[in-house]
Amino acid sequence: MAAKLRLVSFKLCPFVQRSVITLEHKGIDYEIDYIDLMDPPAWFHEISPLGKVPLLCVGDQVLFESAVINEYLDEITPPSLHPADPLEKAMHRAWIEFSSDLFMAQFRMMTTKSREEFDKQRSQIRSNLERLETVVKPGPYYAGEALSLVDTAYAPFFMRVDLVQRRHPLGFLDGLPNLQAWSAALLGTPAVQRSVVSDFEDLYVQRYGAEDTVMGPRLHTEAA
Ligand SMILES: N[C@@H](CCC(=O)N[C@@H](CS)C(=O)NCC(=O)O)C(=O)O
Repeated sequence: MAAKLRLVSFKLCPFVQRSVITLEHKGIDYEIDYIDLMDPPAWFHEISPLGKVPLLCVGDQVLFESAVINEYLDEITPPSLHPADPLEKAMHRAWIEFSSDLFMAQFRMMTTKSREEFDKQRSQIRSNLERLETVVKPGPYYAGEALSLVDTAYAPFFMRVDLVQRRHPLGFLDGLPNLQAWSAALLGTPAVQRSVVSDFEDLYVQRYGAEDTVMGPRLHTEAA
């Protein structure tokens, strides 16, 4: 019998969300444990080599790093969400890594109290998106008709862009039609919709809505 899978999660973590999308999309049986990253339980530090989520407990073994977890989940449940051709697969992995930078810039932009830092992160995100626009294939997904691991990696980013821009437009996707279409396809995908808790938006606004950050006060009201 296959080992039981248990994902250790923090409800707002985009990296965990990547793995949940893969689990949901592939219909894999799993359990999920939510921890509070601000006050993690002792057992978490004992089993998490980097002190980060996601962790995937596979029986008594602990996998870490979302890209690694996703590849494992993908390999144990064929057919693969990666292309078969080695160069194409390597390119997919490279563009998955590119998304990690976007998440870090997004986090810094959402938490900074400095206008200068905010502008720097915002323009970094925008220039990364302009580059990404040139590599996305005709959709609906990153590589065409079928969802790939690249899609699972970016969906959490586009979900957060959508949430923020419904409250305060930042022009991230303006004039980038490939990314607009890709984002819409991802946000309409059932596995993506099921990949966050039902009160995700409220939790996000609570977490990033601090009055003393640049973005915080702008998060509380949705634009009409
Ligand atoms: N490269 C890691 C990044 C994971 C990560 O940064 N997780 C954050 C939450 S979104 C975390 O656990 N942070 C805790 C910390 O850094 O102390 C991955 O892809 O899994």
